[in-house]
Amino acid sequence: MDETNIKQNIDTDAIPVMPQNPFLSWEALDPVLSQLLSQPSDGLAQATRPDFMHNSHSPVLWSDDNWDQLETNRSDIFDMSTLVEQFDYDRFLVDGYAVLERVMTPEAIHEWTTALKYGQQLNDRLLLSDWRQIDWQALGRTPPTESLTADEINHALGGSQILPQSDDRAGVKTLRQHSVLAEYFPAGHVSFLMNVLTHPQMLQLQQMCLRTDRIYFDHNQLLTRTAGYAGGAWHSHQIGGGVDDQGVTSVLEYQLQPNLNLTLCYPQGFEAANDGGLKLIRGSHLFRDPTGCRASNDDRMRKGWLAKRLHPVTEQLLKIEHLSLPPGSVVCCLSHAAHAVAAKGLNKDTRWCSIYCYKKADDRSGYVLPAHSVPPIWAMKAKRGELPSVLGQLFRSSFDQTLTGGRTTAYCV
Ligand SMILES: O=C(O)CCC(=O)C(=O)O
Ligand SMILES: [Fe+2]
Repeated sequence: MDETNIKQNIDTDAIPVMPQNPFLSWEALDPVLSQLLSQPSDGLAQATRPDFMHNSHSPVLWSDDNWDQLETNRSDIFDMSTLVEQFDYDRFLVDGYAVLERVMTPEAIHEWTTALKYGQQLNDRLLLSDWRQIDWQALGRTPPTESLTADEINHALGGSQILPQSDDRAGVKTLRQHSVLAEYFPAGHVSFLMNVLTHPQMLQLQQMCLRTDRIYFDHNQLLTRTAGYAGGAWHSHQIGGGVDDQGVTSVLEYQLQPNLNLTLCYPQGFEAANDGGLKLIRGSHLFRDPTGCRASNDDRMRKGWLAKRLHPVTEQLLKIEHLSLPPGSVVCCLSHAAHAVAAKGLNKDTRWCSIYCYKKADDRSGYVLPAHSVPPIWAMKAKRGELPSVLGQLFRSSFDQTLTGGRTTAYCV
């Protein structure tokens, strides 16, 4: 069935909200959505790449030949001996972080930076285009009747995580879920970023951090911080599966959880002060307190959650660390580890970063929590065996109900 037929068959006044992982809730899915998601994947893939985006080389549109070329043309992204030398698993578990400096190859630094700049350009291009040209029905949404304001668009240009999306009035959430906005799942837009997602060296790093061969993908974003960025508040990330807000735990027990490994990649690095750099608190993950461990700035963090708190293993006072990283650096951060982002001065160059988040099963139950952000088109292709097997495996928690034990959304118990 071609795209025109899809549109004709859908009652556009009655399109319900698409669940986070529609293939995990297939039986409960509204017939309108299940009809939409039963079509050949080409139609949905095209709808996520409107013509005005002029990005016909997007990985979401790749043929088998393109995937083969990715394998044939791969070269190293990391200098593995430098990486292995710096990575200490026991310390990673005690700290909650592994800071890996200068681990990217010179070519990867160059290509990664170019890829992040291109991804940002694509994001900006979408922000500046006329969203009425988007095929909203094919994305499973009634066309929005409201638009972002010029101020909202101008504010968001050049950076990440700025667009207002507390609701879907202007369609931002839909464009995020389907990765029409390149800042969400940029690996689906830029070939080098897809190369990284599936790269054997990246997967080896994940196996080292999560201590298992069974690695699953959770989410991928651009994290671009421009001059004048106000800074990011202290926070940590939920896991789900009943292990959040459960109080302090031991390193041994922590390993059993269905942990996520937030892998923050900074091809150009950053300075410690006023440069949009990462801040962290070693040992904070063991408190497993994503609800309580929050503060709008360092001062509030020191006076609040951090006050007199001791590291459960080393018994040292917990403290805030402002990282300063040379180009080619990567930070791995365990699920509940507290982090924040420094502000960026008005005269500073953009800080470039992409996050790749992978995860493991709960060692006790064997279940993997549902993916946080695999766009429906990628879940669809993975479920149907239309992707290389490595991606099919990585994306399993977006479609395999047996693997998730019937759970349908990230962070559920
Ligand atoms: O921008 C960064 O360095 C970190 C961003 C972050 O904390 C997040 O995306 O969860
Ligand atoms: Fe974060």
